[in-house]
Amino acid sequence: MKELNTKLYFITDSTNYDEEDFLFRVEEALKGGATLLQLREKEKSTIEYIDLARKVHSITQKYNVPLIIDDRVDVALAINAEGVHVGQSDMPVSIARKLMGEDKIVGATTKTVAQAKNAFKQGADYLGVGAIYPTTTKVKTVLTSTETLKDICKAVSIPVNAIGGLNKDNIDVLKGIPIAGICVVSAIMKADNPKEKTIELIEKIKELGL
Ligand code: TZP
Ligand code: MG
Repeated sequence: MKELNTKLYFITDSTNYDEEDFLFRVEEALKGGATLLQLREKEKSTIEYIDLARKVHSITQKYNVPLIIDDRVDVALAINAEGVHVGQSDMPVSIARKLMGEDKIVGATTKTVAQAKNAFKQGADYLGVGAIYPTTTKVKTVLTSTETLKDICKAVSIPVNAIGGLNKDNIDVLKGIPIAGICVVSAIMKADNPKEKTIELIEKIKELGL
């Protein structure tokens, strides 16, 4: 298994931010201690995605935090990102793995035990599971129960992260579930002070025993 710290996995959303503000927020989250970063862009052209990914990568490299590109293996390869994240309607994990190579990180979104086992078998390095709570982030998702989350953790031997509507005031519900960490978008992205919010989240995550 790869050495991978998914405790506080920050997934970005550049919607409503100009580039300078966006990159500032990314860097503040890294200063605050986010352990993994995903660039998640749904509207950008390929050239725009690559351009932004390059800029984000130069920041993540300063903090020694792996950069994961959402959906797009080609963009991840183009900028030599540390990994890619695929959903159920994206490229299958096995193909992403083949294209990315053994050394890169391949993550997958799964919502059922069957999907989780399948992604694991195909070579995923970690799983995102959710949405645990309704989310305000633009995403096609359904809710996943904490029971299913627990079952998925038991079914695979790779890190499993909870995702969806999580913030420092509602993650107690995850206590006792053997997750490796949490993924958040808006809790950090939309925070008045992203660095402070990241630090607070890490404190809370420690209270979960992670
Ligand atoms: N997948 C399931 S929920 C979600 C994704 C990408 C969005 C999570 O965003 P937020 O703002 O942390 O609820
Ligand atoms: Mg996707």
